Amino acid sequence: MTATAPTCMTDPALERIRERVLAGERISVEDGMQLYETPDLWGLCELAHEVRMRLHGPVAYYNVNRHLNYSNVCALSCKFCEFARKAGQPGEYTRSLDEIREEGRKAAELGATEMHIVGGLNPYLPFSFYTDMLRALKEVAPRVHFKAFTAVEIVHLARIAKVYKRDDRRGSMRWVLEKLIEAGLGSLPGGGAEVFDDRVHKEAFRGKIGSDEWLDVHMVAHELGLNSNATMLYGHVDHRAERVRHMHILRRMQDQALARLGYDGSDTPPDDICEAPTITLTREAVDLPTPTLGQGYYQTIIPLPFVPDGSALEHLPGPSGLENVRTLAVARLMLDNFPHAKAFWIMQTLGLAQTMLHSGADDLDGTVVWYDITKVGGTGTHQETTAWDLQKAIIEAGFEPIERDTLYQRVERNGPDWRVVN
Ligand code: V47
Repeated sequence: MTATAPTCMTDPALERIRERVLAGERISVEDGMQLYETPDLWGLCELAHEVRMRLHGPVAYYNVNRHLNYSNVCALSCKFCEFARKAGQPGEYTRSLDEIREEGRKAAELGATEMHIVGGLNPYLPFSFYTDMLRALKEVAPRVHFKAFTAVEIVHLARIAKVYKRDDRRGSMRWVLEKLIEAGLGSLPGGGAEVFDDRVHKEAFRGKIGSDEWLDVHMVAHELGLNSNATMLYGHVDHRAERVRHMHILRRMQDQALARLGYDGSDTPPDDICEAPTITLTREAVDLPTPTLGQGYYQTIIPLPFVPDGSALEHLPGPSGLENVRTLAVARLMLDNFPHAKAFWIMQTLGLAQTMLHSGADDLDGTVVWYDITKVGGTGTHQETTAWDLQKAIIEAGFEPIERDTLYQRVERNGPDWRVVN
């Protein structure tokens, strides 16, 4: 273990956790709560920063991407959601395949490496719409990676394809994912996880799939070799303890995914995956999973601060800037087996996301272009930033900006032309 820098932490409990974290030990749920409650916020940020530096050094990532929300028609009525509309309601839309193709063409023309595609649970679209959408996009943008459909959409697709079986949920998910992979799906985004807790589920997103199904979709995706991300939508009716439990559940699931890939320090995955050992990427001599295609694990944790504007929970204030910084730092420290922590600038704002590069984050997401799920400050859906703005934010924070593709491979760019370099 390398010598650690002296510290001036003012909270003895934090100091004790720091010693264990820097020795490569895993912290407990109780530790997670102490991190959340510590009065020494800057000590917490410093610790998360040390871990982030150990994992990634002085670089920070961004990508050139484009988000596509194909339809806002949704059968659900989640209280935190401002995006969803019922069919016939003013503002509802469903993009045609021609419009979608046009989005793909623009993405390819402008040199995007990724399209991030999600939508509402539209009961009027057949399963073929989704495979046709991916095929159409693949045709016009063959080099672009399609990170598409939350776990919630995957279960909805199993239902509309009439393959959903309660007693063989995973089989239904597998069927859907295999068809989507065949059509061009590259990975799963982390949306729809919200907070893995029955009380919060009942109060804020009753009717949506529960945590067990969300986790099953990602597990099956990992088994099929797809990488995925995980979000946590916090700061509405949830409590800090529920967030720490959410992180704990994700950490256990990632242990299993990494053990399946042999990242337990030995070469062979254990026979019984439930016996997966803990895998702490920040422990010395444990490398990150090499970012190659199709391995099947969680890449990135993305804490999403609740944006109240326009939702049924608009009367709530949403989390403060400091709570956002604290949550990002706790997530970085609890999720010691997640390679990356993202500060999604659209929801955090670019200024705060930049600050978070010093409290655990190593990634800002990308150029986005069009984002319809939340509209910070009630602005329109055009929420583009340029690669230069992201680079500038990263450089100003004292890091080297690295353009990455969806799987965190380095990208070298000359205008819209790009290639992966390793
Ligand atoms: O699934 C909905 C959340 C998610 C609100 O995987 C809200 O790289 C805040 O998942 N306030 C979509 N959040 C965004 C998402 C995402 C974003 C960036 C990167 C990645 C990735 C994934 O946003 C939804 C839902 O969980 N959400 N409404 C709201 N009012």
